[in-house]
Amino acid sequence: MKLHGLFGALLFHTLLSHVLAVGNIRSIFLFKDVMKSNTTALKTSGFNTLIVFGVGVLSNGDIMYYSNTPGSSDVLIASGGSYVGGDALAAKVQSFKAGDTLVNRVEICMNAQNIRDLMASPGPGPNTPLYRNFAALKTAWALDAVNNDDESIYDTVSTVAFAGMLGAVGYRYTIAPYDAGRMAFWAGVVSRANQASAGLVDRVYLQLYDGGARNVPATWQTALGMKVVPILWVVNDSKPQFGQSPAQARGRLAQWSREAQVAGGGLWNDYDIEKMNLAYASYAEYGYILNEIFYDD
Ligand SMILES: *[C@@H]1O[C@H](CO)[C@@H](O)[C@H](O)[C@H]1NC(C)=O
Ligand SMILES: CC(=O)N[C@H]1CO[C@H](CO)[C@@H](O)[C@@H]1O
Repeated sequence: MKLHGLFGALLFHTLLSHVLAVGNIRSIFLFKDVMKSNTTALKTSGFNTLIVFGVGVLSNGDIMYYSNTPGSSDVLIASGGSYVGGDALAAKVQSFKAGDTLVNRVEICMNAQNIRDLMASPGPGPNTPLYRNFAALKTAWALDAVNNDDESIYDTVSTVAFAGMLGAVGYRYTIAPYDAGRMAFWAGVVSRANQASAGLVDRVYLQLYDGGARNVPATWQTALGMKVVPILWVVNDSKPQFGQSPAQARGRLAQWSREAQVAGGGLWNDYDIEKMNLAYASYAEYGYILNEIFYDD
């Protein structure tokens, strides 16, 4: 009887803390050239995860950092198994987690161009150019994870092989789905990658704007078997209808935290925050509302 009572109390406690547990991921996608964005603001506004957009793989396995900022150019960052992106860029990305900072995780966000061909030949082995390039980049930029923002190819076999390769290099693997019509694809990737290597896919950044505006975090969580981080678009002049002020973002994120116990909240993207330059929609304001909801224990 006593044992039952103790067990019951423990079970109740476990259930209770599970229910009350709140996610604490606070992320922002870095659309702006990292050499031009406000590094201090990114490090000190309350984000703990920075996701550098947009990296791509060439047909020979080289890795590019694509520019999305007027006046910036694309940079070849890894080739022939070496980091070739330059010391200043490496120092900049490394600085995100160094010194006066609240950031503890840096990811790179990429599409799936050329991945299917490269996984078919030469494959994901440790002596391939692609493997060695990702290993060199991980060291040079002190990276924690690679984010898969495939919005066009959706090939399960090569995606799982590539995830496994990145896991062998030492990366975590994350996804950034937007299209609910591809939920089964993403569920397959998550379950197969994590079956092969437990914990490899450890985060889902779910787009809740533009093509993903109608997504329901709880539905994705059920399909994927893991918690998601809803991503909202900041106030912007590119597709203003999807822009969310900090006050609007707070309302929606708080509801998803309460009703679906999501893993955290995040923003798309830094370029628009700096371009709009609005006091009510600054880094500090967005960081503040993320910390209000997704606070550290
Ligand atoms: C960068 O952000 C900080 C606040 O974190 C601010 O004090 C500073 O003025 C900003 N720098 C520029 C160039 O806008
Ligand atoms: C310049 C501009 O059009 N900004 C818009 C960005 O998005 C917000 C939110 O929808 C609008 O209020 C702004 O007018």
